[in-house]
Amino acid sequence: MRNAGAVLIFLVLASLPMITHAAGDLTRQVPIEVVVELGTRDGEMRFVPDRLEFETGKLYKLVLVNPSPHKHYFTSPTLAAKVFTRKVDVMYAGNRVAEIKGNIAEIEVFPGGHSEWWFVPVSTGTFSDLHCHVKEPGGASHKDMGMVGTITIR
Ligand SMILES: [Cu+2]
Repeated sequence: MRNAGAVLIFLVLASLPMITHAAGDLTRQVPIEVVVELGTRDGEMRFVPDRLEFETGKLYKLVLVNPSPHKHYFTSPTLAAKVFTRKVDVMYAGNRVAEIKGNIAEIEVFPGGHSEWWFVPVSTGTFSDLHCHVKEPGGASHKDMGMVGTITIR
């Protein structure tokens, strides 16, 4: 009977690695690229697209491109709280010129500029706090002019 107990313990221990399978380093996956334009070439105040969807546990490269003649912010406090940021790459003429690490709250992109925010969403929700808070000289903010969006994390 002592041997039967030892065999049982062995079988339980041998099956543990399958039960406790780990996903590994989530920040080292091949990234899913999502491109968002901040404003349009002819100066329209909007995000294109203005609805974004992400999934928890996947690595994203959020490419923020500003084709417009204005500077713009990509600001969503809820998104910033719901992701783990691996880095932000600042791009110039197709090359990385800076890599920023740490928590990111918002990103400003200048006319003709381009930055890449690499992150892994860690919690779910739908929220409509994506906006650009730049103010035009007259006092109207880009948000008031339509620069808003909705983000869903599943
Ligand atoms: Cu703007």
